[in-house]
Amino acid sequence: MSRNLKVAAAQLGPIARNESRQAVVKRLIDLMREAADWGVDVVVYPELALTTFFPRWAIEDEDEIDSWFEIEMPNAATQPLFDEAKRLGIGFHLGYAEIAWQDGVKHRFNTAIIVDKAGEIIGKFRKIHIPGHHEVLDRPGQHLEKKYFEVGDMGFPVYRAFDAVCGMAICNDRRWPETWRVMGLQGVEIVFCGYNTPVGLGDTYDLDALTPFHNQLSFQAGCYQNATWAVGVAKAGCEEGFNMIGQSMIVAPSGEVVAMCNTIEDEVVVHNCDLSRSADYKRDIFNFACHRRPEHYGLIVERTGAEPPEG
Ligand code: CDV
Repeated sequence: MSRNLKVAAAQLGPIARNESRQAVVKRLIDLMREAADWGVDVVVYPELALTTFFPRWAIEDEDEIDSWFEIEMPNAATQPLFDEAKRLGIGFHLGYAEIAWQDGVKHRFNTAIIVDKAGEIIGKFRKIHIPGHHEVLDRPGQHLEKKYFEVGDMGFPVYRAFDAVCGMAICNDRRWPETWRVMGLQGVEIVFCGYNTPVGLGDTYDLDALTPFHNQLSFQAGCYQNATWAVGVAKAGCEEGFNMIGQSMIVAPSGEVVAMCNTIEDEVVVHNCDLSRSADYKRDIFNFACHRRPEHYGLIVERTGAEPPEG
């Protein structure tokens, strides 16, 4: 029997450095209203959806760094988004930069939340795989996430929301099989994942021409191998002179892409996800209990004595 969850990938085009939170929230609400016209249950927004992608700049002033972060959620700027979600009866997923005080110590995380149809936060995730560097490099563009964010301290939790088992990943997390498998082992049925993926930074570990391919490959492989749906959502386009890929997509447990944005601007794509497709794969080819054999995998390092490459 089918069990449907109608989702929207709400892609954002560029956000200017001087664009206010209020202006961005207005864009998010416009996208949410468009999704509401499609009868959507949940809207998925990108990573760091409230501001420009500030980790491209080396900022030294602590107050200026803090100005890119949210101390509480919701707050004055984002409350209208929560109110509108409640009014429309739509849930959402939102990425933002979070300041968290724990035992009197300030922490900065790259965070995402799930908000239910009543406007309540019912799930949180803090990005684990923080890419880039701490220091400015001699190359065309910078990606300084390591300077601004600590590694997330929540693992990869799953939450029961919208009558589904929902998980979250943030951008670089999608490239790592562990991300998907840890949620897969918890029975995840749909993964929400926002991203800011630049091209032209001069990275040696990726080829710009392959960046869109690797984006799609990561989602398709993660979904198929863990029998889950995913909603991948970009902040796209030329932002402050730096190009970021779009390609926001909804991917089925079969690994098939069922919807994809075709612009690099604000855009909504929708799919009515049949969650029973996830159960079909979990019952059969990816029935972990029946077929997965972790006790026989061994550790390659133990068998060969080889050290992994540095880096
Ligand atoms: N925001 C990101 O995590 N971006 C990385 C880039 C820097 C490789 C990504 O994996 O898309």
